[in-house]
Amino acid sequence: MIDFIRQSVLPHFNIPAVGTSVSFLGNGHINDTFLVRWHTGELVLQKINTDVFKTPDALVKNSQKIAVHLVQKSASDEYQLTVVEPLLTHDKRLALDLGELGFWRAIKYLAHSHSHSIDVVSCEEEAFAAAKAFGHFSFALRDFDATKLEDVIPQFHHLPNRITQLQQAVDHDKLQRLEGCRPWVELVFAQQSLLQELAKLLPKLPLVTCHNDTKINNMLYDKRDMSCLAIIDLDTCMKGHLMYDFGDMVRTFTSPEEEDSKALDNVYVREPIFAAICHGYLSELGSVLSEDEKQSLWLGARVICLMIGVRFLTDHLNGDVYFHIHHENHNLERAANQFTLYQSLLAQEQVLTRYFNLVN
Ligand code: ADP
Ligand code: GN1
Ligand code: MG
Repeated sequence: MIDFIRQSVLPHFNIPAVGTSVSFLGNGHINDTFLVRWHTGELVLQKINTDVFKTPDALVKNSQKIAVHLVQKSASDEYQLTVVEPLLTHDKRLALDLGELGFWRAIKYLAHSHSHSIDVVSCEEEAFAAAKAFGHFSFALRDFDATKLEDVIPQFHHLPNRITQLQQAVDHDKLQRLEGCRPWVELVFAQQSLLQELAKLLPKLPLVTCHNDTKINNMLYDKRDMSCLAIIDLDTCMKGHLMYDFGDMVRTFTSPEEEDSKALDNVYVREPIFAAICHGYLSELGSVLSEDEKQSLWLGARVICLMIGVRFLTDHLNGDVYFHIHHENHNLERAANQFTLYQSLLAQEQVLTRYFNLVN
């Protein structure tokens, strides 16, 4: 792969093949991401997963529109984070489409010696800063027309569809894995009241521009003081509901364990971190969210935790065709982890929902 990149991809971005280092970057589950360094520069190169993103041209156009809007906001001092800007090919395209050999795009490498992404939040300050930054991002996009973005993954956060897909995977059970995960499947099919609550609230919520993947490793921090430098991974920016962005922060910030940890006894929602998310997010967005949007945040947290568990479990039953895995049963382990976190959320409902009132 690395030799192929050197010979066949880098020249299209005007990067020399000789004397250039190419290494894997980050911990994403979908795309292949590389850091490319040569004597006069560096960039991030990504091979977009076209099984997941069926219209990669739309994806790079979406990201560019978001970047252009945020750069304008920066110019008028209304956006304080660094913007992930696309880098063009030598013939001024947003990406290099090599057909079977991949769809390649380059973005500015935002990291410096002092910046990095993390997989587990270690303190309230980190959670507050990241939630505030994601809130700032959404605030800056509040006047961006979300209908200008194409739905690169239609119905991405559609819980009923995700549960239907799980049902289909259960029915086929093509690798005879069902026996090993039946209790989790039963847990999912028992969540009817959540689906009803969702169906009731959804029609009241505005469609706005969402990041749709606000997991903690899509934030770049400054190592020196753990302030936030940039929000990355704009691939799933689409119109949607902000409760899911809030929910994905709760999902990925609150547990002391990584998303695929098997130490389920230590997978739970840390109340102080949850509180910091509420404070940080609403410090930016509190004044613009409608009452229904505020009401929806708690629902978004539960839906996202359950739904990502459903997606991991479905992929396990389907034979690991969607998320990158690193060992057998990896998706099952991720699913068990996410369902455990979901159960912790439900168990702490009374305590956690108080924070919405405290910060309003
Ligand atoms: P995926 O869609 O697979 O999650 P990401 O765009 O999130 O891919 O990239 C994966 C990881 O690579 C990130 O978590 C981050 O650590 C690193 N990364 C990606 N883009 C940049 C960038 N522009 N600057 C610095 N690091 C980056
Ligand atoms: C994937 O690309 P990455 O790793 O940031 C997934 C998200 C899931 C997440 C679970 C396009 O995100 O929806 O929440 O894994 N992205 C896509 O960790 O499906
Ligand atoms: Mg990512």
